Amino acid sequence: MNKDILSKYVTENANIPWGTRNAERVLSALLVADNFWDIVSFSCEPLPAVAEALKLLADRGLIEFTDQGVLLTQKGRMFIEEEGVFPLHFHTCPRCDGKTVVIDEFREAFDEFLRIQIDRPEAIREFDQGYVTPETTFARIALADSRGDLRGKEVVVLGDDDLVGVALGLTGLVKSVVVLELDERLVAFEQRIATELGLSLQVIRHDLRKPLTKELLSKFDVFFCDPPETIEAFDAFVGRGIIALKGEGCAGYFGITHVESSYYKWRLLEMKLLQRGLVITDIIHDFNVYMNWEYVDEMLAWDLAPIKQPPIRNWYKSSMVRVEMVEKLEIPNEDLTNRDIYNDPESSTT
Ligand code: N4P
Repeated sequence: MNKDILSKYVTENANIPWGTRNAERVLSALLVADNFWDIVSFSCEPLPAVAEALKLLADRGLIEFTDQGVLLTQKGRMFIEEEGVFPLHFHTCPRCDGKTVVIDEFREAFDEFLRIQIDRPEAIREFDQGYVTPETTFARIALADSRGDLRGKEVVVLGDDDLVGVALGLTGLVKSVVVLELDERLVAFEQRIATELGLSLQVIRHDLRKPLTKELLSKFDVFFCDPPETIEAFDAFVGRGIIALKGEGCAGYFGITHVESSYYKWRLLEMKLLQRGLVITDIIHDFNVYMNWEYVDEMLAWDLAPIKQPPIRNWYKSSMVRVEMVEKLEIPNEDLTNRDIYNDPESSTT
């Protein structure tokens, strides 16, 4: 057994391109975590790949699945040491939790948001929902404000189980917000809050697989979204966000994970951004922290998990990406209705 055997096994069995560096990351994570979901989270590798790797390691007697979780055997520890792999060490800033921004200035709006979100619609599997912590929603506001993307700006939110539209409305910084959302529960919820509190927030029911209506094209300064991570979903969310922007200097924000996307997929997505006239200005690791959702044992990831232990903390995280338009290009507003936007070999949490 060595890193090479491990990475070849995963490439074949998970159908995700893997090399020795990917294998190393799982071994490093095994030295610091015993919960399957934490191992996935710390390794920064796609969940189906981690699951396959652990299966082979268990077969070879290097790890054991116990009531305490995933444990390295004596043989396993020796193996990792011989491979020259070291435990991970985190040096995350305790003040901002690695987000690079704090939300102190929005205290009042944040407290109100905390009250409002208590009866928000629960995340459902049908739309691959999974919302971020309230702190994360507000950190997005703090980040965008720090880049000058909110004050006096016209903003569109494409899919909003994170309630970014409500948070923007509460802070009152932007000129206007339009939310496009498919889930009727969320449309009704955000509409009710907007009316009750008199927020300048417009909520439109829309399926992003369908083309944007004409009056939304080239109308906004900034977009926010947090799509499922297939190429198709990227086109439906980020792609539509891009064509909704007015032109150069306009910006977009979205989250991308390691849990459901390898660097091969990251590269494809980054190439799409460049091709469409944008550059990446910021990528903030683990910026977005998701609340554990209720449908854990219904998702594919639960079947793939080689040990059926529930998550013990908020393990699902994503990097925050900010993009800016350098050149406004003609991009088709395609109909994606018949595409599967939820499933590919790397995705597993739907
Ligand atoms: C998926 C969450 N399946 C978790 C549950 N994804 C959508 C979340 C929308 N807030 C996150 C994908 C990150 N791009």
